Amino acid sequence: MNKPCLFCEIAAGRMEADVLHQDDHVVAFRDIHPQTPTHVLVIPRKHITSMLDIEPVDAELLGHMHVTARDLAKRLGIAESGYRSVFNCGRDGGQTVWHIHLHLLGGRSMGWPPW
Ligand code: IU
Repeated sequence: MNKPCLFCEIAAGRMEADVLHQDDHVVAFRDIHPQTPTHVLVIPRKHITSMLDIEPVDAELLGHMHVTARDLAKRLGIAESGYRSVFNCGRDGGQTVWHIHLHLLGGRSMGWPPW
């Protein structure tokens, strides 16, 4: 039997996570290995394996993920100083979990480019 998708399990409430927001379309929870003082993942309830697989029909959902990240940035107090939101895609992009997720990172100054 195939292993269930971890982020689908979190979205369904079958796996524990520090959930900060959920609605009909997305769930946001704290990353278990935070890279910045604030590090939240925004995921769609819909299983999409990678950003390579998004379709035109997903445009509104992806917009909603960004609006959710912006609202959380305000709520968590990182909006004014600035934050980063990023999708990692594929091996060279650093993707390790195969259910798309928007990283919301903030709480300290970040460098550019990423290594
Ligand atoms: P990536 O862009 O696919 O590398 O990001 C995956 C993230 O998911 C990474 O930051 C992990 O720390 C995070 N994560 C999590 O929050 N909870 C989990 O159970 C697992 C990974 I596995």
